[in-house]
Order: sequence, then structure tokens, then C-alpha cells
Amino acid sequence: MTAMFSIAATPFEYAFPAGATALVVIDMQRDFVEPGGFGASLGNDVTLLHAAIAPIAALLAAWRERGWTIVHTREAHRPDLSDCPPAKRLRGHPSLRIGDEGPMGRVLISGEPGVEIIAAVAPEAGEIVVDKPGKGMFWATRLHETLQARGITHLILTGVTTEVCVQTSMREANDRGYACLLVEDGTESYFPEFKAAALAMIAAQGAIVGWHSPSRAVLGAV
Ligand code: C5J
Repeated sequence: MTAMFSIAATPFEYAFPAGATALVVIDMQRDFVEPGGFGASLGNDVTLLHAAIAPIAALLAAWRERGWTIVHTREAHRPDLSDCPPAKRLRGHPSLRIGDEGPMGRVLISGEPGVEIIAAVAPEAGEIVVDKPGKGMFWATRLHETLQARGITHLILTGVTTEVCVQTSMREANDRGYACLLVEDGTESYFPEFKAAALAMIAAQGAIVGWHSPSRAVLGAV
């Protein structure tokens, strides 16, 4: 029988099965976290995201110790931009657009230095790495099939940014039947007020999208 862990969470207790719960790390890429990348080109202070790094590293260590499934995502487009709709690329007035040459190579293009995940939370051999052209991790990817093949039913989410790629991915996951928990200190936004609002929205109406809890609750249980 599968062992279940149960933790105090908002809006109520979250129970998750050992081995059938994947840890998901969303878009901890140089392009969002370091100066000179896509996040900075949009006018954001990238240092606001750094608080999430240590909690994510601690969760990764726990999942690795147990051999449980880990998923890393990267927002990344093909070099010919065939998977980047003009409506995305031409939006707004960034100092660098997707595909432009910047200090870390072409912005958000697969294989370029800026697309890589920062060293502190980098994937290890055997972990799932998903390149996604959208904000959500299921759009135009094979992630759902991969998780189904492994019998994954629960997702514990971390990464950046809370109200963009993390929240979109969590909503997509909820619609596909996964029971999802977002780690409060394992996610950050360029806008602290948007992070707070996203957490509130997710857990409202009896966990309409899912649960949230601090990393210490997850780590204490496993
Ligand atoms: C954004 C993301 N913010 N990873 N991407 O454009 O949240």
C-alpha cells in the first residue's frame, strides 16, 4: 500500500502519496533570475526572485534522496521562432524581445546560455526537463503523458513567477486531475502583491485550484 503524507496547508490539510507525487520546479532560468535576461528586459528587479532558491534546493535534495519524480520546466522557443506567436514576441516595449541577441545569448531560445536553469537548482541526470513555448507546462508539451506513465497523481509546485508560469501551470494541472500544492517560500514574483493574490486565489473556495504551504511543512513530512 502507498504511504500517505499529510501536512497542514491552506485552506486545509493536504495529503500526498509517497512516490506518486512529483516535485515541479518552474522556469528557474538565468533569463528570469539573472540581470540581462528576459525578466530584466521587461523592467523587473530580478533580485526579488532569489528568495525562492534555497527552499527549492532543499526540496530537490529531499526528493533526490528518496528517488521520487522531479520535473524542471524552461520557457524556451525554437531558434526559428516557429513556436513563438507574433502576439507574444511583439507584445509591449521590452528592451530585448524573445529571439533578440542579449548578454546571455538569444533571449528565451533553446540552447542559449540564458535559457539554462541556474546552477543552485540545476537538473540532475534522470530528472524530467520540459521545454515549453507557453506559460503553462502542459501547452504544446508531452508532460501529461510522461506523468501518467509514471503514475503521478499529485504535484508539489515551486518556481517563478508565481502569478505567470507557476499559476498557469497549476491551473492546467488542476484541470488534468492532479492534486496540487504550491510551496509558499519556493515561489516568487517580481510583484510581491501579485504573489499574495495568486496564493489567495488558488486556495479560495475550498482549494478551487489547490493548496499552499511553507516548505518546512513539506520537508517536515517527508
Ligand atoms: C514570465 C514565467 N513571467 N516563467 N514567465 O514571463 O513566469
